[in-house]
Amino acid sequence: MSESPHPSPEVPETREGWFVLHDCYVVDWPRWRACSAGIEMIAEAQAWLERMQGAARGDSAMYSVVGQKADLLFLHYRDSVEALDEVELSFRRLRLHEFLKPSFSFLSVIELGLYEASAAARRALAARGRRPEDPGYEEAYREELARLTAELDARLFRRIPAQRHLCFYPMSKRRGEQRNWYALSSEERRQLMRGHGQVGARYRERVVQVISGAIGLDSWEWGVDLHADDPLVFKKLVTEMRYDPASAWYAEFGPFFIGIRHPPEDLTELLA
Ligand code: 76R
Repeated sequence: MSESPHPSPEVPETREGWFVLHDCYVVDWPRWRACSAGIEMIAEAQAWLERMQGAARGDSAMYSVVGQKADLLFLHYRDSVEALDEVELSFRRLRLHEFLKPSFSFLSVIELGLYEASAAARRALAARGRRPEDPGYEEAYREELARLTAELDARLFRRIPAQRHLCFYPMSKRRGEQRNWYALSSEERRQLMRGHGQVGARYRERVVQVISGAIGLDSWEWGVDLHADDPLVFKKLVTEMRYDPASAWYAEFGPFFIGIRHPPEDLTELLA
């Protein structure tokens, strides 16, 4: 990822990994049931999904969505927006695509907030007597931060977590007159994120969260993906987050999608 000089200490530092596309469809059931070439179309789509899952730089997965918001959700991680566009174009060329109606999509990029690490790097420099206005401070800061975040790549350029259930929703942080996340100081936001992280850490064994940033990419500010074997954990975790100040005061949510992961061969069953 390209590094740009840090714009302002108020803008949180982030690291970005794979670009992410959530691509949701409903099946046009009456037309699909009336179609006689279904078997070949499924085989073609299965071969496509296998190819997508074999991507060298990224990963793909298919989920069956429970409820009416979608029938199928395809989740793709890739190393560029162009690569995601190619995934989408190759999907559109499938004959099965004629029987699918788009119901939702979301473009974002896996993001790790460095609220804690960036503060720790500045503290380490301060302890060494370096002041922000000193020459070479920015470079020293970059080096310190790189040292503190060396192990983050495994989370940024990861495979799609294997857990059977997915809970995906887009969200934003409130920009209201009374409560405005973006008008808080970086220290206030850091405090709130610390509380958030502490609540989350209690679920570490049961949930894998993948946060992707979507500011400038899509109509919400983040995508939240929670991967768990037990879907009840979604309810427990998200409920607990609602009572945490970072969510209680500042979170706004889009639609929730609950999916069950399926390998390509299950398409036959899913479309039966
Ligand atoms: O990345 C890390 O694990 C460090 C701590 C952490 C950050 C920086 C963290 C931990 N999150 C971070 C950032 Mn989270 N998270 C959500 C939601 O439903 C809701 O109320 C909110 C949706 C859940 C359920 C959740 C779970 N997190 C973020 C951000 C970016 C905000 C920003 O930068 O301003 C968002 C939008 C967000 C939302 N979070 C955790 C979890 C869980 C389970 C953890 C602990 C993970 C672990 O410790 O392994």
